[in-house]
Amino acid sequence: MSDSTRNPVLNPEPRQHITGEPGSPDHLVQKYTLTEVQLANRNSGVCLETLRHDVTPIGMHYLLTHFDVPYVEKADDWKLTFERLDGTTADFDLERLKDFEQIEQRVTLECAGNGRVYMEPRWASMPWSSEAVGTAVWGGVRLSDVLTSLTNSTQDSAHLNAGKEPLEWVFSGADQGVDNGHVHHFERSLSHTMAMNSDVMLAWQINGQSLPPQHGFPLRLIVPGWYGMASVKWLKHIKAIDHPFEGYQQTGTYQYRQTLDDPGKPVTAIRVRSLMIPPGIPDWYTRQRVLNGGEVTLRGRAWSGDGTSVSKVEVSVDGEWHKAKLESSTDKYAWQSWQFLWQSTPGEHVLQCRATDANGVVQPLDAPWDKGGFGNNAVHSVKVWVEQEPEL
Ligand SMILES: Nc1nc2c(c(=O)[nH]1)N[C@H]1C(S)=C(S)[C@@H](COP(=O)(O)O)O[C@H]1N2
Ligand SMILES: [Mo]
Repeated sequence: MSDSTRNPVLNPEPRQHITGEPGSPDHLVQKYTLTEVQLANRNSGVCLETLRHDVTPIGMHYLLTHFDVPYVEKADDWKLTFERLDGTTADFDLERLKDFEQIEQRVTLECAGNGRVYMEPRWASMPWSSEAVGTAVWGGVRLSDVLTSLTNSTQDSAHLNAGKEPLEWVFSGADQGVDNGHVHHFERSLSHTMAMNSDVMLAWQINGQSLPPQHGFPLRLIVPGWYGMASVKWLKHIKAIDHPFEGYQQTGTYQYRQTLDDPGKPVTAIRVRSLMIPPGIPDWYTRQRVLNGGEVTLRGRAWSGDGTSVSKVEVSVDGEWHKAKLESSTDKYAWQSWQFLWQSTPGEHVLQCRATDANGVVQPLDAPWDKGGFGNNAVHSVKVWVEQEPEL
């Protein structure tokens, strides 16, 4: 513990223009590029204090959009096309989709790049710290119901796939762009087995409302338990294929790679993780925290992937781990809340949280290395200064 009389948050050095000079408070070990700042302004993260909500309010949920948000005037005009193995198609508008049983699921979505800035060297991409996560109630229908109806339908000329089972389904968004020289629509595939998982949804609602443009209006895929890239927004086309999909967003990226020439392993299920709502009040610029001494309730959320629940959350105060109180999950794919009563003492402290899932997988203390900065589920650390005399 450091000397509590010299709290650097309440007694800061005067702020200067950023010089980046070695030794100055603004010196960056790894400088941010203008391209990263542009990406960070388009793709917002959740404010950690809103982790108090079981359901993240619309507008606070994190966002990741690779290209441009497509302009869609009316949901009525939207057409989702299914393409059979033989190339013939069946079109659905939203009205037709609404004939299937409608369901709602509370799902925690997280971007695979969450935590990228903590990996060194940093991969040039969206510079997420810890905030690329949110929980929403998604409303729509089961993809499997629609696929099954098409396979059995007489109206759509016998079998969707002429009696053959596809190997994969490719989901295409209306948005188009370029990455690494590849011009493409945002497209991802799922195996036929995964596509037939009854939890995978075609969703047109978030938290009881139509999707806003940035979340995929008017229709998107939701793949609960997987990192966000699988949940294709602005969903236009679903195509059966009999070979592995090799689109850029499938094989060019979203692969765990140790080195650039590593063939890679596909990024799929979310890794176990927890976050803490930073206690006390922040310094606006540095986000460093100050709080009054005494009893402090620390709170946060914990989640894992593939519908696996979290079985334990621990909180560390200056390196010593204690068991937190964990609420069981009411929804298979939604985060769980936890809390811990901390008897704080004056001075500087480092608080951390760590989750273990029902498979016994524990969050690592350090970022697991990945070339593209994917899947960093290392423990969350929050530095705080506790005041001797209550002054806040
Ligand atoms: N069509 C399309 N779908 C997309 C993306 C995209 O850029 N285009 N981004 C993906 C990624 S990487 C993530 S993390 C989630 C983010 O969903 P959200 O912006 O609704 O939170 O959408 C996924 N679906
Ligand atoms: Mo993502």
